[in-house]
Parts: sequence; C-alpha cells; structure tokens
Amino acid sequence: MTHYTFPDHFLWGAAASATQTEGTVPGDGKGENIWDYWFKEKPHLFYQQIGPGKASDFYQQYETDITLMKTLNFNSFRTSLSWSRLLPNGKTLNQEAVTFYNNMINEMIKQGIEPIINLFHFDMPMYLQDNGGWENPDIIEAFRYYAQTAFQLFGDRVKRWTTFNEPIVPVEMGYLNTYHYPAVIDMKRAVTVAYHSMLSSAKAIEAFKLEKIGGEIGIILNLTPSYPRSDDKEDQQGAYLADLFYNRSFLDPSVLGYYPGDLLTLLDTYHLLPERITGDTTLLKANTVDFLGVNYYQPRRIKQSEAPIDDKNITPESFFSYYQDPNRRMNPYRGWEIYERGLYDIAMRIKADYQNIPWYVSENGMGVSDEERFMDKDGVIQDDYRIDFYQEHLKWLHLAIEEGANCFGFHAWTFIDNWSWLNAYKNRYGFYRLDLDTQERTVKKSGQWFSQVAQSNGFSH
Ligand code: BGP
Repeated sequence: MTHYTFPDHFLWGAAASATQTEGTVPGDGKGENIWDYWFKEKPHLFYQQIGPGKASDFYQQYETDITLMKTLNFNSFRTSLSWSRLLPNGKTLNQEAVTFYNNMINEMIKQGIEPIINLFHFDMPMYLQDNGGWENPDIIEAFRYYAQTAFQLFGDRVKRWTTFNEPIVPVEMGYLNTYHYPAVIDMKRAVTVAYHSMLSSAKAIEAFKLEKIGGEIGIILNLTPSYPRSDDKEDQQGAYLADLFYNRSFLDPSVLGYYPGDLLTLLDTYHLLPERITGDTTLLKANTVDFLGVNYYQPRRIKQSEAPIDDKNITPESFFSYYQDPNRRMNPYRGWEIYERGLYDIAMRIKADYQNIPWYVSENGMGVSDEERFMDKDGVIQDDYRIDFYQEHLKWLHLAIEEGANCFGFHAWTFIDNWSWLNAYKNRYGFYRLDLDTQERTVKKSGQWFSQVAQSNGFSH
C-alpha cells in the first residue's frame, strides 16, 4: 500500500459550465445563445431531443448544490458566466444575472469553496453569432467589454479567472466538423476563428491587468498528447503536426506569447493565414497567462497521412491520420481511450517546454452511458470504474509532481450529471446522480470516495 499525498493548499473540486448546468427560467432575462437557437431550429440533432433549457437547475438550486459540494469536501469549483445571460444584447446589463452570479459567488465563499470563474465555454450569444461570431474581428472588442464588465462586477471576490475553456473546440466542432453551430467545414474560416479567439483572450488579460483588482488569470486548454504509431519519420511528422494544430495553436501564444513559426509557415503555404490585425504580436507578447488549466480525457494516436493533400479541401487531417492502437484500453461505456500516463506526459511537457508555468487539472473524468445499470437496491450508483479511473490518473499526476511538475490542483468533470452539447444526458460524469424527472440528487460511490480524498489531501492504494 502506498500513500499518495498532494502538496499543501492543493485544489480539490470539479468543473462545470453555465450552459450545461443553469437552465433557463421564463423571465430570467437571459438572451439566446447558439445552443438555445440551434435546439430551437434542429431539436432532432440533440440526444433524446433534450436542449439546454433542461439542465440541472443550477440557476435555482445553486445553494443546494454548493452545500452538496461542501459535503464532498471541495475547496474550489469552476464554472463559467453565461455571456448571453449577463449581457443579453451586448450593452445592457441583465440585473437578474448580476444578482444570480453575486449570490452564487457569495455562497461559494461562505461555504469555503473558492470560485474559479471562466468567461467563455462554447456559448456564443446569438446576436454576436449573427454577425459572424469569432469570425468577425469586432468580436475582440465585444469580448473585452464583457470581460471587463465581469471583472468590475465580481473581481473583488473572484481571485482566479480564465478567459476560455478549450478554445480549439468551437474551431474544430463548429468549423471543421458539424457538431457545434454553425456546423460548417471550412479551414480558412476555422483559422480565423482560432486567431480571433486567441486575440480576444489576450485582450481580456490586458483588461484584467488594467482593472488592477488583484488575482490571476489563465486559460483552460484541452491538451491531448499526440503519440506516433512508430518511429518512422512520417508517423513522427504526423504526430508533430497534430500537436501543432491541436495543442500548440493555443498553448504557445497563451504561455509564450507568440505562434509557432512552423504553424504560420504551413498556413501560409496553403493560403490559410487570416487577415492580420495591427498590433497582434505586441498584444500577444504582453498578455500571456498567469496559469494554465489542463483538461485531459484521452490522447491522439497518429500515423502518417494516408491520402495525398487536396489543396482545395485542407483540414488538419490532411496532414496526418488517426490509427487504432490494438493495445489501447477503451472506456467501454463512452468509447474514449483511457491512458492515464498521458497526464504525466503533459505535466513533463509543460515543465520542459512551457517555463514550468503553474497549472492545474481543470477537467478529467469518465463518461458512462446507461449508468442506471450500475445502481444498487438503495439507489446508489456503484461506479467503481470511475474511482479506478480517477485513482490511476491521480497516481500519474502525483509522480509528475514528485518530479517537479508545478501542478496546484485537480478538478473532476464533474460534480453532478449534466447536460452536454449534442449528447445531452447520454454520458453521465457526475459524483452526484441527477434524476431528470424529479431533479433529485443522489451521491454516487465515487462521490463518497472523492470526499475522503479531498479531506485527506490524498489517498492510499
Ligand atoms: C469537455 C468539455 C465539457 C464536457 C466534457 C465531456 O471537452 O469542456 O463541456 O462536455 O468534455 O464531454 P461529453 O459530454 O461529450 O462526453
């Protein structure tokens, strides 16, 4: 039996996002975002036709939920603000939203749970999307204004902020495949979206510093290690390029303050560089992040590209292909690979190549479909698979910390089963089970386990 103890003041908690938990209540003054709109237009795209309106009711039940978080011994919790709730039409503040977020933050602090507040988690207000969303350079000023508003309203109490959660996801899912609105496949537009979101992040950091409210600001990235199939030069090159597109396109400018030269050269070769905005280099250089959040679920397994490059239809996958490692272990209930060591590899990479910047695990978790099948006669989900999942990831994280990784916390995805984009409630991730009909919350076995880990700042195994 080994005991794994984590550093003093280690953050233990979970992450969530506004759109996935709050729900909409008539008269709450919230404006429409792309998810509300898309569900209204195309409900059949959503699992069991459940849209974001039917969330876990955090908007009304935040006090209950924060109390339940405390029973799990959370010392921190990350969620996002809903841009379209706070500023339904861009300029006028929705006072109901200000009251809600004030109450939510105050309640967390009262219960000894540090609020970590994220500004953007996939939920573009519809009035901005109608003008091109992240494609339109005007979005940079709109985001700066929203960020500044949030800092002024809540910055006296919130001491850790993040600009974006997984900014590559709207690029990948909305502009390289069709899982997020506007669901188009267009590399040139995708690159523009990525560039404008990166500049928006830097602009928000600049605004944060100007407000002089104290605290720190970071960004949350889903870093996916890219492992080549073999030592062959072509496979290695494929993995290098997958990493360049999917990790370094945000990691380098966020932490180092500039884009990788190879990325710019490659985009230039295929005439994909966006129209540059004056002063971008200086803006990025002057506004790097204080810390990183790392979301880790699974790695990428890469081999050399199989098809010749079609100049007219470039996507990142023009430069590499995925392969199925015959030895990989799969989550049988979600279809994602489980590779715990990936977290260690990310930690070592941040240490070696990214100035050993402070970072924390901002999401890690195991989705399970039809989780009712694991319910015992007392109504408790016996999710030993999830305990095992977390435990094995935490062991690798512990080793990384022993070897000098500058990691200050671990947040699970997630506290309660929540609504997830097109998948709605298909895959459950929570420490608490949510009964969708009654809104009843029941702790799972993993929740009881996590409460002990958080309390003792580690575990024995
Ligand atoms: C992450 C997102 C979360 C959440 C999670 C699980 O990438 O930040 O918002 O959705 O993935 O994804 P899913 O519910 O599709 O299994």
